[in-house]
Amino acid sequence: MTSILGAVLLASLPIVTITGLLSWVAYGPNFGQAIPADVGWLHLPAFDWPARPSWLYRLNQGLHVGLGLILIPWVLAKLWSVIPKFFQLPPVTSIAQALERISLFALVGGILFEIITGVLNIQYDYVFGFSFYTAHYWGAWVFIAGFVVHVAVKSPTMWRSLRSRSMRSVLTTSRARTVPEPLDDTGLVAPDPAPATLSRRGALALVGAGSAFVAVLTVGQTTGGFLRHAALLLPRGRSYGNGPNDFQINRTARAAAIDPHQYGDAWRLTLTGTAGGVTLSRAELLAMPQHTVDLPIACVEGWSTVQTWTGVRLRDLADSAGVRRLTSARVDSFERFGAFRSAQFTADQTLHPDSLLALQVNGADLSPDHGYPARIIMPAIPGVHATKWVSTIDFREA
Ligand SMILES: Nc1nc2c(c(=O)[nH]1)N[C@H]1C(S)=C(S)[C@@H](COP(=O)(O)O)O[C@H]1N2
Ligand SMILES: [Mo]
Repeated sequence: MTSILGAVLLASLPIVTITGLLSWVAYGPNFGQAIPADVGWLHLPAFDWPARPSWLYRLNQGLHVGLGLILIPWVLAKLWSVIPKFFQLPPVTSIAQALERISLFALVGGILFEIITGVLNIQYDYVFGFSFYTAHYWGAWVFIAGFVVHVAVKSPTMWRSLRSRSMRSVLTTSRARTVPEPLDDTGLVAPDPAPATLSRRGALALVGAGSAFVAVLTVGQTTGGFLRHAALLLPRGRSYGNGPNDFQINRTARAAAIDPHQYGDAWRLTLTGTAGGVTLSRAELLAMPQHTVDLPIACVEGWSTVQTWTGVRLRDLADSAGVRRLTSARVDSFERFGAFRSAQFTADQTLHPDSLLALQVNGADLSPDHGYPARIIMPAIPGVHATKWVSTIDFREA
């Protein structure tokens, strides 16, 4: 039983881990905007996050959060199946065994910490007294260390026991015919077991059903439609707009303390480049060539939504600012507080033909909650960088 649960986690947890680390890269460590900013040598090899395909971050984060959530029943079942190991007495008998127990502590402590901080972060608005990102990042490395040691130490046992009987026979044995494991040296078999209350296939079905139930409670935040109402485990973005603006809102204009005076007729977009500055009103932006693209907003918290955006290409704005050999762009919002009021992009991201300063969505003006008068929309980026309520764009040149 432990080996089956272990095999499921061995195949899936690396995906959750790697997508998590990739998400850190997507935030743009080269611009110092990944969190935590300074991780020493504990990071994936540095590379620029690509500007295509457009669904890249949506897939990455959908896997990270979605798979992370549906694996929770498997993790709990795995811990349950090895419970005697946690209460072993005496706790330490040799140096090798002490090392194994330290690695177990990193493994179990690490994964529980990641589950708890991850789940709390998608449920509540930044409940921690510390940075969620920083804690979740370092917790991941504690888990990774424990995981690597555990796999090295335990995989021979896992393969041996998986080969010791056929999965088919496990799945066809009813509760009445379920017999205890023969005593062995793994320390997991009860010496004097009570009669079975559940078959092994029943236990697997229970965990599988728990996992499927979690899936039903989450997928709606990506698929939308009817399942949206069932997405109780991904409640962020529970506010919605009206008509064409009817899609998730994490941070409303009110929550961001946006004052209507800031986006009235007096609003101007300031573009800065090497040659100086340019200011444009919303009417002047609307008079420029408009482009329409279908692009997702994909939040780090796992929810995502594809909408139809219309606005001015960032490359056209760079032209207006007189910038020809763009190296990067920095966008700022007129939002006064908040950790996500600016973002920086590579030349590749900025010059992509689908990268827009969006003025409209689904054929209507952006609502104040969705970033009126203008927001960034770009393929493949994490939602956090789809800056709303834009006030300035600084185009940088070689
Ligand atoms: N100015 C500003 N833009 C912002 C944010 C913000 O807090 N301030 N939140 C970002 C985040 S985290 C996401 S996922 C996307 C979508 O958030 P929304 O649902 O609040 O529009 O907008 C981004 N743009
Ligand atoms: Mo987000």
